[in-house]
Amino acid sequence: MLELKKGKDILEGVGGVKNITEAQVIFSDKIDSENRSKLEKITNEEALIKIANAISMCQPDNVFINTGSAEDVQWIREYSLRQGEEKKLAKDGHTIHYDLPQDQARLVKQTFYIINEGENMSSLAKTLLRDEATEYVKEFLPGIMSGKTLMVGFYIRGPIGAEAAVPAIEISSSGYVLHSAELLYRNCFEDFNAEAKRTGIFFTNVHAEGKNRPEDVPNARILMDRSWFTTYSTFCTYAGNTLLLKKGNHRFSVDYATYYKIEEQLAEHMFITGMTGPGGRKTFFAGAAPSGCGKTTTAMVGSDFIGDDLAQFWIDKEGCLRAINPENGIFGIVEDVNREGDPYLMDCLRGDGTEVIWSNVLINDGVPYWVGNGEDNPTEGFNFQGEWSKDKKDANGTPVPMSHKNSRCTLLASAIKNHATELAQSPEGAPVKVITYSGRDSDTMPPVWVAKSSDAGVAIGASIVSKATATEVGATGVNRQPWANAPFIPGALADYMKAQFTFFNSSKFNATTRPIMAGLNYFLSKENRGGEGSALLGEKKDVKVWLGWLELFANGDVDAITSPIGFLPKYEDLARLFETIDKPYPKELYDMQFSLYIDKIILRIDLQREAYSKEANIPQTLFDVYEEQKNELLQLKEEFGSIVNIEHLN
Ligand code: SPV
Ligand code: MN
Repeated sequence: MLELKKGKDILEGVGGVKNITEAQVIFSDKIDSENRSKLEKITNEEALIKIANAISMCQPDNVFINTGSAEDVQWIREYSLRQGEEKKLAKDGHTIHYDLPQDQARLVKQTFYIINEGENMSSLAKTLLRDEATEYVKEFLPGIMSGKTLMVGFYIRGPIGAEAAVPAIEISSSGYVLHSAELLYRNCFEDFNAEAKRTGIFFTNVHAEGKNRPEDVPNARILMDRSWFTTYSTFCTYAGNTLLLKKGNHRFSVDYATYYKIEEQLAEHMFITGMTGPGGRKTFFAGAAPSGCGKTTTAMVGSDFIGDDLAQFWIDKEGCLRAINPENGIFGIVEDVNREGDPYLMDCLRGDGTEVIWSNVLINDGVPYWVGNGEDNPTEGFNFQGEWSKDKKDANGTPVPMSHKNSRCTLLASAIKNHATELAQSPEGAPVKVITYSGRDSDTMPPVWVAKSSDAGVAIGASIVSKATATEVGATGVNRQPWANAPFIPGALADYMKAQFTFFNSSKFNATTRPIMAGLNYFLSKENRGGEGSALLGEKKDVKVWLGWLELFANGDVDAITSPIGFLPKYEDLARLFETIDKPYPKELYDMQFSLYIDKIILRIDLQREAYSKEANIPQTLFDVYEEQKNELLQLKEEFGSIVNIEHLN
């Protein structure tokens, strides 16, 4: 359940500005005439009142209105350098930003949804009642920007005019955050009023890093007021915690789609990319993967790259699934980015002419280095823990790596050579035919399989699992990762799941436009499939084959083998595709990858069934899919034993 504008708006409660007249008083008091005249272009009163409240609450020394003009963006870059938030690197347009050592990934334990009494939330969501959140804001936000400049930027999460795009305001005292916003989002200063009117909503984000000291990080909070579409972020700088245009507003979009746009829209943690098939045909994919599981790499494998993290969907009048990237840039993990796996990204990172903000990597002589770059690396320099040399150990005696596992690069998506810039900026969105779901699964599911129905497809999304990754502070072990979106689903998982079943079964699709839905798994290891050693069975570049096969299958160019879990590729079709990447593909490898390990799959089904039966109101359809698959698997086991060679299914 979600009720917009329910309860008191905390920003207004603490800022004290209740109407436009009071807002204008704050503006003439606190904003110089140059910036005031820029702000005159914004006529949306609700937005102006929000901005006035942020100023009144945070009490900055100055206010800067960012119109997105070349001069304004340059001002932001220079402010960030002046404040010491970024430093110039040897290469033109490259800078380095360090987050405090305690704040180099999402602070999940300090991230809360602000809710009203009695609201039913995801079992995975941490919540704070409105009154408690108000207490926090009252205690820590007033005066937090004293000595600083409050900057305001106006963005849109998607191309202007796109059905699922929503405008948003980013308010921050951090030059790094605003600089990142300029690379990662589309500035919409000129169109803000019209877009807010068209969509009927906008998101507001308030961030203040405070004094940026380690001792303040325990007080850091990432608070998201679902009812007022307003976020608060304090005492931290990591973009995943502060640039709440990204995951903060994504959470609002998930809420909005789930409760206000049933059967109309979805908001997903997915890449969007196009593959070129026979005769130059383009087929667009959108795919979910938990943070740190190769989503960016997969996206860039396509011939027509659009986005690597988030996707907003709707169904158009012709019944075609459409997707836009709410973002305009990449906030990508750099660990293991190298020439072999990520040639286009490497061109941007090592070549000239691309603006890049680096974070938490090693710098030596003005040049960034990171773990897994496939290059010769220096033995010393400065990194996310300060001065570094090869033998450095932390307080526990553990060697300190050259770069943080979650160190990132921020750049425009259009800088990537295969970026489909025109389509990415089109309000029509990309026509998506294939949906994929993947995790980090070392022993159970094959590299690719296609759901036999939309219901089974939704079940694939519901059943993603993954080893913990470095994108969240303190995460370890193996986790269930529903749709790879669970960390960003505010409301009850059952409600989100219902919205998925409704959307993908929508009668607006027809037989030719209904997307196919597939599972992907790049992480099978040899030892788990009858081989030896913990090495992976596949390589990064195989992704091209799995996506290539899905491209052919989605267009009816290849047949598949029917199995209880879905459709599986035939050996000959894969072998042909491996030839195109100049790689031998022995039949033995295919057998290792695609044999069905029945007991493991059943364990997985049971794990999910059990977990979901603890949630209230989970749609029966999910349990029906599991039940049917399990029964068919047991029948197969009876006939062929617990490891079933794919030949038996032919
Ligand atoms: C992720 O962790 O999924 C990211 C980066 O894409 S963050 O902005 O931290 O969410
Ligand atoms: Mn992400």
